[in-house]
Amino acid sequence: SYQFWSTQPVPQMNEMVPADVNCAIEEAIPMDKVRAEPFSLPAGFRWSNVDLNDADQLLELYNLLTKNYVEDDDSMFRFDYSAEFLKWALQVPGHRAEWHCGVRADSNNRLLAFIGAVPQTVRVYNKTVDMVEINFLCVHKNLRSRRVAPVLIREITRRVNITGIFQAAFTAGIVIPKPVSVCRYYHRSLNPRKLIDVRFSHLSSKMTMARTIRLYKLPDEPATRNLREMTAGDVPQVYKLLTKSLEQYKLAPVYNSEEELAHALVPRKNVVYSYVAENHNGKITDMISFYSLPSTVMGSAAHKAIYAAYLYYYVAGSVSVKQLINDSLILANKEKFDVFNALDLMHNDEIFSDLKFGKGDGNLQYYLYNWKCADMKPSEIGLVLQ
Ligand code: YNC
Ligand code: MG
Repeated sequence: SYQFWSTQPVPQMNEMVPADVNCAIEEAIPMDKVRAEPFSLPAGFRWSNVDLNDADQLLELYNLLTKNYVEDDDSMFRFDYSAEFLKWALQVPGHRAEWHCGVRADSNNRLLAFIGAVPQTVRVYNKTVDMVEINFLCVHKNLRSRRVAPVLIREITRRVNITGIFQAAFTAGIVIPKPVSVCRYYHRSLNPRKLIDVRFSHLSSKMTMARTIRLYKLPDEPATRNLREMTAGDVPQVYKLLTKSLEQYKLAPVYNSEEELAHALVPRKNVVYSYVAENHNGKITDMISFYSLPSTVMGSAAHKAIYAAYLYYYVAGSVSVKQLINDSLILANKEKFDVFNALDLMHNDEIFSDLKFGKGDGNLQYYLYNWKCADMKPSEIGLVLQ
């Protein structure tokens, strides 16, 4: 029933991979044997790399995604990744022009589809593999269901294979063969009145608005007194701290340099927020980060957007995970986010009920391309994609 995915090197949907298997499905193709010609698009369309350093092209990508990217099941909210966020997510160290892969209409030159790849080393169980992460697959609404997505996926695969990389990691709301893990989003209200107004959440029975607002009220300042914004100068210590902490997970990013870590975590206003706790000896003991991903509210007169913070990487060294994540709620609230979202990966599941997170609807599947290994529990996942 999977016309495209049944042709791809992924485990079958019903395949239970035993614990001792952790390897590629297809062998690496010698570089000179990788197909050299781009795959064919339907007549009237052509390939066009999107140059994110060109303000006009960046805006075209932003506009494609803001109008055509991921929506919730009820079409009430749609992700609204900012242009600055797209640069952060797609221009990582080692990024390549041809991995910002667009499709334009010949007639009017409009950008109508996109898929992005970024280089990322990932450890799967005990194997460290140079991969790409795939993100921002999008086909304009007018061009849907015409099998353009498989062409985009084949073409980005070819462009990645040409560089000697044969594995990829990605996440998606849909179920295809075969998730390595199935995670779930949880949501913590920061601005409950607005979230109820836009019908992101609803007033529970027997609760008044006033009681609800009181329930979610947070202190003005974090409990961890020495928590402060991370700076570029913290990178060497955070590199060691996070690298060590990620060893506990079965799927985790591997940062090959301080530069890669700096790109991921050094704060960028309205994009990524990171904080560290530094003790009297100048030692960084804890860190926590979240990223900013607003959603457009499609049917509300009062509000145009929900400002959402998404929990990213953290290391609880001197305080509990609960205190550290509660502190990040406080910091996100100070930054005027409306809601704080977190997946049930890492140690997050342990703190959801105490910190008043509610379970979201819909899963987020984790996938590996051209890799087979045993399924993982969400708590075994240490990789967070944007
Ligand atoms: C998806 N999200 O199953 P079958 S997530 C993977 N990921 O194939 P058509 C997807 N495959 O079932 P449409 C997918 N969505 O027949 C659909 N598919 O085997 C599969 N939405 O193609 C689907 N962005 O062109 C089916 O579908 C085939 O016109 C159908 O286009 C799909 O970024 C899409 O949700 C998603 O813009 C582009 O609906 C469109 O509907 C859209 O007829 C809103 O396609 C935005 C949205 C997806 C966000 C993401 C990760 C993508 C990963 C792609 C797979 C990467 C593989 C690794 C490549 C590198 C390998 C190396 C080395
Ligand atoms: Mg299509």
